[in-house]
Amino acid sequence: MTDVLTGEEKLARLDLGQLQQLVGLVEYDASADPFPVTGWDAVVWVVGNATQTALFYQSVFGMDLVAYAGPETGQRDHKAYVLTSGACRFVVLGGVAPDSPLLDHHRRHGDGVVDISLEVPDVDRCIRQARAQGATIVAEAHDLTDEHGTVRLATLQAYGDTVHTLVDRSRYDGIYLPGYVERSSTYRRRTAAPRRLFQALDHVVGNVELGRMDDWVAFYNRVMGFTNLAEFIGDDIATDYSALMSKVVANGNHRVKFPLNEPAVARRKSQIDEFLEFYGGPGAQHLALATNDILATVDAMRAEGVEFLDTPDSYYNDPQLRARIGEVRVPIDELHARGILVDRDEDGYLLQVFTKPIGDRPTVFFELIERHGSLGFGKGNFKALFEAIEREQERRGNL
Ligand code: TYF
Ligand code: FE
Repeated sequence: MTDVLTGEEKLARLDLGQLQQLVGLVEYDASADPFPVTGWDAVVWVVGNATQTALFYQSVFGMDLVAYAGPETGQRDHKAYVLTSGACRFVVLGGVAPDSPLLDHHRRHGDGVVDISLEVPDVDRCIRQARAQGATIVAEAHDLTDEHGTVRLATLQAYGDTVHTLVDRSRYDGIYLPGYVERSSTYRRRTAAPRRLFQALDHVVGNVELGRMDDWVAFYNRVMGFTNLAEFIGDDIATDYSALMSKVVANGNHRVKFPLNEPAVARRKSQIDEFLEFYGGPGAQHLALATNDILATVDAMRAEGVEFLDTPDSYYNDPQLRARIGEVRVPIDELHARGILVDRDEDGYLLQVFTKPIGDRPTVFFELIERHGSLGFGKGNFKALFEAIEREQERRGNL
């Protein structure tokens, strides 16, 4: 595995060993892949106020502001702020011109993810494969050039109004894309909080309509050559408590993992139905951020006002759970104090915790994940987690 680091990962000076530990990678032969993907390029958001959201991600999530485009740089339609934390890159867009299409997008969806863009070594090869498989191509392969070189891009339609822009930045050494200027953080931290709260993006979950999960799994299989991972939530779990079905697809090296959820017909209104109603259709439900110190990350984010789902005391006192998880790197009391969940499988264990929805609508939220060998998604926690989500749904009057 030589060329599996994306440009952003190299910039973040993460080595392959660190990345392997953070997100779990596998060996694979890219030469036979009709749609090779190196990793994540960026998560692009549309929000109601990009200027303030950029400040939120700096102050509360400890991200670095690195680039900007807007009216001052000749971009009259919108403002765009580029933020990074380790290898994870967010681009936050907000409409400026009253007739900006981004304002219509925001009217429909509220704050959310518009583009999960992926770094690929060969945009044209991917587009040939996508076309042959009947995918909707939103933007054909094209170059953007400035004094730092050339970026080649193309865009595919995914679930709802979400797209995947494919980016080859191997011939580019600018900060992000042509049209952006370098910009450094405006936020000055007053406390000695840890500087980098997360190092990489682990997975991005999509919520799709009832009966459409398998279609989207097939889309990622056929068009993008992604394979199915073992972990899924089937009928059995769904009807008992989760009210959702879920399957996971991943690219060849498992750097990019997409769980896909659909609502299940259960006793009560599914959390996925709540999302679909308030987002106005399918969209990205949660982003899992990989950290090598989830305790410090939770403490720092809580101190800045982030609200996490709470986990009942009974979870930590459950003898079955205690027996199954065995030894982890900290005493269980430390996890208990922070509501952090733990799950173990044959490969190792993981620690995870979930925020409440971060915007006004009960839609997108974050997960923090610290992996210790486990390549899963916390299957053993689904019951406790979904009960916590349903408690919040009930408080919102949407259950
Ligand atoms: O990504 C996952 O599969 C886990 C579990 O609404 C999960 O984080 C699945 C669905 C959901 C919240 C968490
Ligand atoms: Fe997750």
